[in-house]
Amino acid sequence: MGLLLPLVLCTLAACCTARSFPLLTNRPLYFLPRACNDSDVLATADSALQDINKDRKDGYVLSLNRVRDVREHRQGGPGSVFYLTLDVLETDCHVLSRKAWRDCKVRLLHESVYGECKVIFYINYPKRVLYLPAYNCTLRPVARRKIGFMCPDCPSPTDLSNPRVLKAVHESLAKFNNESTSKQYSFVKVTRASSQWVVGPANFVEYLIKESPCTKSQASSCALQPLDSEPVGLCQGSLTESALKKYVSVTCVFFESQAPTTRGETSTASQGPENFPKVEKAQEKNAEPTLSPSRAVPRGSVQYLPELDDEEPEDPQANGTAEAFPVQLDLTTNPQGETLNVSFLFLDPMSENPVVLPFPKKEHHSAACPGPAQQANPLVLPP
Ligand SMILES: *[C@@H]1O[C@H](CO)[C@@H](O)[C@H](O)[C@H]1NC(C)=O
Ligand SMILES: *[C@@H]1O[C@H](CO)[C@@H](O)[C@H](O)[C@H]1NC(C)=O
Ligand SMILES: *[C@@H]1O[C@H](CO)[C@@H](O)[C@H](O)[C@H]1NC(C)=O
Ligand SMILES: *[C@@H]1O[C@H](CO)[C@@H](O)[C@H](O)[C@H]1NC(C)=O
Ligand SMILES: CC(=O)N[C@H]1CO[C@H](CO)[C@@H](O)[C@@H]1O
Repeated sequence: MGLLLPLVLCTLAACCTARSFPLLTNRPLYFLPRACNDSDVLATADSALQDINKDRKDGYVLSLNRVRDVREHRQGGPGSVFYLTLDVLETDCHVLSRKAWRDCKVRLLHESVYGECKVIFYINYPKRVLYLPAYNCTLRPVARRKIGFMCPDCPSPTDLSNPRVLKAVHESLAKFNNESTSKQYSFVKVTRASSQWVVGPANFVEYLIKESPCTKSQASSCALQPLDSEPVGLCQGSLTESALKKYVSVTCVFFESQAPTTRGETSTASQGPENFPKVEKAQEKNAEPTLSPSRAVPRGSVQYLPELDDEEPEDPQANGTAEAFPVQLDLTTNPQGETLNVSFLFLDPMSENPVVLPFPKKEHHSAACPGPAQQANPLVLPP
């Protein structure tokens, strides 16, 4: 670094108005391979995944199964840009619950949804900045056929537009509203559905609800238009029909922000986990209050693909290039990198604007990767 610094300053002086400036050596030198089970790598992955979940409006909270790959790009100053590839699993918490992934349960094997996320994450400990500029994830449900061998009677996913699904929603929500003392709820959308043969067809549904302007006494005669309000909870309902009888069950959980009596969530977006390196006392005093990276909107999305067709290819070499979980993530295609203006994250003018590089290629992953998996079943690990 001692040698590099004067050169960097020269380059800056030469083109200080340019938005990006070329780096001085080839890219591979800048990537520091890290062990996927290092405690600070795990802490980084944890923070990044929390921010991803916070950014999402749809779907279920993702939990970390394992760190598949990690590369660190030390910046000139105290900051680092991490390039993480994470193997993730869907949990049973809806993202609108704003629950931390560690407080959510991973789904049972037969209803697993799993996949891969690529994440670019910037960390500057002295300035207490954790920032997620970009992420992208691709998820798939577990392969039905393989589950079928182990558990032929397990419920299988149902098309959300199946009329039986809506019937299960309406019957279970009617039961919930009937049992509610005053407030009534209306249906927002189905988030999951499965079916199974029990004594007859059984349909299991999960759906979002919002408050209805109607009161219980108005019940079915109420013609008020539903409020244009946010979903307040997630319900799990079921409808089982036999020749003689139908069975309806329902349980709903309300999201924390809607239920002020339960323990409130901390509003700081990026409290580091316990195992973060401690910020030195002196710096802590001078440091500005922790800045919430969620103020800056990250760029990212979660893509859902159908289950993997588990037909073995005749010739395993033939389709070697086709990725089972394609995830694209590049803030730049310039091999020399590009400067990311994150000055809004810093209250003082001496901000460090990190350089981002094209996302490192899969082939040269670190020797100490992937890390150990929480769920090591190959059915829920991307190949
Ligand atoms: C990481 O894994 C290696 C072996 O795979 C092990 O020797 C090492 O102790 C692990 N490190 C941590 C921090 O768990
Ligand atoms: C509503 O609840 C009452 C008693 O709790 C019950 O008798 C009635 O059948 C219920 N109605 C519906 C539509 O479930
Ligand atoms: C994320 O993936 C989408 C396609 O799914 C792609 O259009 C987009 O450019 C990707 N984002 C980044 C930052 O690479
Ligand atoms: C970075 O963005 C800030 C506004 O957020 C702007 O004032 C500043 O000029 C930008 N810096 C560069 C080098 O583009
Ligand atoms: C991406 C890719 O190479 N897909 C090929 C996989 O193999 C089938 C059949 O051999 C081809 O049709 C695809 O184009």
